[in-house]
Amino acid sequence: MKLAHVAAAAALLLAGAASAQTQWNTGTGANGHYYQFVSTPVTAQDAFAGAAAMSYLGMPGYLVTITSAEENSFVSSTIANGQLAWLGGSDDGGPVNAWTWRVGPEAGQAFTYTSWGPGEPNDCCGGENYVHTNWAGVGGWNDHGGPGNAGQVNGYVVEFSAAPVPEPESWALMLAGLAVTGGWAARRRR
Ligand SMILES: [Ca+2]
Ligand SMILES: [Ca+2]
Repeated sequence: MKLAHVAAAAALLLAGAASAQTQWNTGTGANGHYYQFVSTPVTAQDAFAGAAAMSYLGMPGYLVTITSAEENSFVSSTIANGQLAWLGGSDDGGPVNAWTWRVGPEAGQAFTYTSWGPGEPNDCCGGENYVHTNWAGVGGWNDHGGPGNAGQVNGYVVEFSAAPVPEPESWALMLAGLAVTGGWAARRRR
């Protein structure tokens, strides 16, 4: 076995069995983001951490966020054999079923689209604060990951997209714009 093969095998072990990154670039709502299913038994917390440690083409990875039926379908299409996969949402630390995305461009935002399976979310089994998909049918969501069912034997989906422009830079640009406008006004008064 060549050294490169050993390194590749080691990387694969660390990441779990990861499928190829797939770009969502056709159809309604296509956002150009890349998605990758990692098949490995983990808790939701480890899925958040695993996704955050990944990157692709210079874009940071994050546990997938789903904001439309089209994205939900696309995400399920990236998951082999209808396995369960963690999503990047939670109601941990807030009222039961006040679900928000915790990562990615929608971090801190309440769910605007949901695809809960029948009877879900039910906060069963001592409390379930995380969400996975492909429950009771492809693309159906279930709250899961409570004290009684923290881990699961499937995996998670990582989403990759360009990081948004940092806030301080936006402020700097706006202030620079104000300074230019102010300069014009001052000259015109003279
Ligand atoms: Ca997304
Ligand atoms: Ca549930």
